[in-house]
Amino acid sequence: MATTMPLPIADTEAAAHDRTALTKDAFKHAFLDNLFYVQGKFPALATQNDYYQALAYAVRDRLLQRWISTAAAYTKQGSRTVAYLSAEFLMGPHLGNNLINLGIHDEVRQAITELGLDFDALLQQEEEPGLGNGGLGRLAACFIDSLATLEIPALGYGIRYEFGIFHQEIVDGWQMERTDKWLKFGNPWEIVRPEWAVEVKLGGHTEQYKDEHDRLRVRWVPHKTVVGVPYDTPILGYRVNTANTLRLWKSEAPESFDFSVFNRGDYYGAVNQKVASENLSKVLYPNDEQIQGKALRLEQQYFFVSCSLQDMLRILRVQKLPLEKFHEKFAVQLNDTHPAIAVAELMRLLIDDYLLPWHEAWAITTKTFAYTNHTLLPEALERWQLDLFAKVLPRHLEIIFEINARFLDEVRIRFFGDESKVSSLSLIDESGPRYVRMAHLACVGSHAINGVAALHSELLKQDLLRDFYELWPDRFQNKTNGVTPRRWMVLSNPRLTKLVSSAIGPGWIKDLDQLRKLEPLTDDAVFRQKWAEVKFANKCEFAEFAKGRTGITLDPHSIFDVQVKRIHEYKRQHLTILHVMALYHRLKANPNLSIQPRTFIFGGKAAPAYHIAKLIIKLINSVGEVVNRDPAIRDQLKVVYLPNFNVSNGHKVYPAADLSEQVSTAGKEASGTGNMKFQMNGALTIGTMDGANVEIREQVGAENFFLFGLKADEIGALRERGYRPMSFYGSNPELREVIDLIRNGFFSRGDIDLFKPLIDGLMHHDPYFVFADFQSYADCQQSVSNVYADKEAWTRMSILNSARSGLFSSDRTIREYSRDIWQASPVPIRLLTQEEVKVGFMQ
Ligand code: NBG
Repeated sequence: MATTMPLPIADTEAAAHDRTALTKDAFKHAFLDNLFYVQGKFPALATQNDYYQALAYAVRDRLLQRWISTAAAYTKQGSRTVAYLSAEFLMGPHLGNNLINLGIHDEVRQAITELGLDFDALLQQEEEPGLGNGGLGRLAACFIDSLATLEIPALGYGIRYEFGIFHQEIVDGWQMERTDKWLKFGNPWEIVRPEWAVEVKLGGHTEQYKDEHDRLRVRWVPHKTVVGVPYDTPILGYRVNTANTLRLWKSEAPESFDFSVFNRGDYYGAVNQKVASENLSKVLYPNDEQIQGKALRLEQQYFFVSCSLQDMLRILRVQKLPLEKFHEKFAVQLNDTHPAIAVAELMRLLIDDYLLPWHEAWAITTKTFAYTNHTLLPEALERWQLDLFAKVLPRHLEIIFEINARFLDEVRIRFFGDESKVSSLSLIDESGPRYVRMAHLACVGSHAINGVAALHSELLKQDLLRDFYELWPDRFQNKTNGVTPRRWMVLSNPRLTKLVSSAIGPGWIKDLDQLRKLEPLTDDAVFRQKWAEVKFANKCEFAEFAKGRTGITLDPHSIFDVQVKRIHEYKRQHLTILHVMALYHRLKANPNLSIQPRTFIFGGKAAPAYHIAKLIIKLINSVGEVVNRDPAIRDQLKVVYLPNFNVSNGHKVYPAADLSEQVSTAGKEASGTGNMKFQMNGALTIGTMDGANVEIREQVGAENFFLFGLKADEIGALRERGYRPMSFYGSNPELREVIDLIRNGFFSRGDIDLFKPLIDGLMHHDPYFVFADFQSYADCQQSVSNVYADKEAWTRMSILNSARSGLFSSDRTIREYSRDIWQASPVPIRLLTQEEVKVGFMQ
């Protein structure tokens, strides 16, 4: 393939000085250099992965130039910096995105093609860093993209899991989990910084002592110490010189510890300790909105939080800023409660290590932190059993008790005589076995508390955090989520990007509101035609991809009806599959019936221990098996389960969707962000009044949104009245038919037990009101089909959906956080020349 590839010739004068030039030729040169001098390969022996690495390093050099310029400017100016603490960063592949942001995507594609290589195949070589479960981790990734694009100084802090979210395979319709070995071939995007490693204590006990000034102090005598080593990834903004840092911590054993055990002759003991230390950052917990309460998870959380706060203190020292300015230097955002232990850790560092008085430390702490809540599901609220907590973090428990004592004094003054307020607000849940409530710790330690969509923020104030809202109404805010249009439009939908930019110019990429300029074009038949062609081409491309992954042939003329997200009962994938069964049943009952052909595309992972979710996957696949093969259906229905839904697969799915399924039980989905990705790419939404659907509908107009189902307050009222799903089953013939088909083993080769747990749950409890919303959903799907039959009308609505998606750019979200919570502003970066950098070093 690559026999014609030129060998790197002796460096020319220009190339020697221009290692990071953005021209095609400079890039080719750099690519070949890397193949030789980084990979140590020549074309005859090079693998696709060698070529990918050579390409990645060439891009990385260009990032590093910007990164160094950025770091130099921040260091010099002591800029106010956002620290985004998140246990998850679901970054997705870096290469394509960096090329887009550098503005050299097309040139590099050409350079690689001219070298006789397949550019797309090289892009596909990248193992995506799947260091997150779903929306929460992907939100963090969109946020750091927007922070860099908006030129706001920021650090993302998290954990460098050796194994990210598991790889999902579908075997005989069941989910199987495989470990995600994303680091197998190395990671060209990170740079390890062992010189900035920090120590983290765990376990043990505390002791009181008197210091040299006769003051009472507390010393933490840990059971063990681990070392956190930072791995930095540059995060480049779109067409700016700002390259911020994603700093992920890997746990290692301290050198000294090894030796002490070794000297006692216990070699294996020493090795075991080493293994135990490395376990801390070994694996991402694959739970999405469920908690398990495992000690290792608490250790992970504390580990990355402590590393990150110690790192901030180091930066403060390097920039010669006094401790009292910590909160002026850093705005620290807690992404959910996973990093909430930061409140106690910063207090510990300030009091025990830096000897600040409590009230000063507390003032700094509360001015530093802000907390984002991401869920209303009670089972997702993190709490730690007191005994477990005491074992892992004995000093922090003391500090939490002290915070709580002072806080509850305040509560008692405010709500005089009302002890129920005391127990409901307390940081310690004492209703049964005692727990530390992490959300309460986060609220008490933060100056701002926000939800992630308008409805969610309202429900926080009314329900979940009502008492806190009563206490501190001014702390509560809403920050509706957003997603980055760079990855979710420009990178993943090049056809649409080209069409949109040719119509309204490229300004929309950094200012998504400009998409509004597309609105008048809905009246332009030629534009509509082009728009429809783009969607069709994307659908064809997806059909080919899906065929490769599943063996199923999709008809690109059918409606691509897509539901991709984590599998969870509240998200109600089972509602969607019940509707598929209903359509199937209609076609079987009436062989002459013709319907609007549909392809139902599902994708998503279930938490490995979440049995009902796994059973829902099995049900979807079982229905697919029957429906896809039944000749009586005449290919009017297809069901596809796309395995291993992740960021890379998302790139292919969103641009190909006609219909976006956002059917969660109202009041349960905090925001959703997939809903926004679909909308931007011109899909219409069928959805409930939940999360950001509410605002999507408000933006696109009720006439361009397929709404169904009970509202959050109606759900509440029905629950109050006493919800009996069985009565819906009894009174709805179509629902009864499909439930009976499942019960009779029609979709399970006669096995009547297989889906019993799922069906019994629906019949007798149905906690997510699937039966209650079934008819409304089926009716709404009928109007979807009716509208789709009118191609022109559908295309108009599709354009309007995209045109009115500006609000859902994460740039808007980040601007709001910066203005209302962080008080952070842009620091534009001038690119230093290599000469300047070197001169700077010499001085
Ligand atoms: C998820 C919510 C989503 C929301 C994302 C990002 C958790 C705990 N929450 O609705 O379920 O879009 O967070 O805010 O993962």
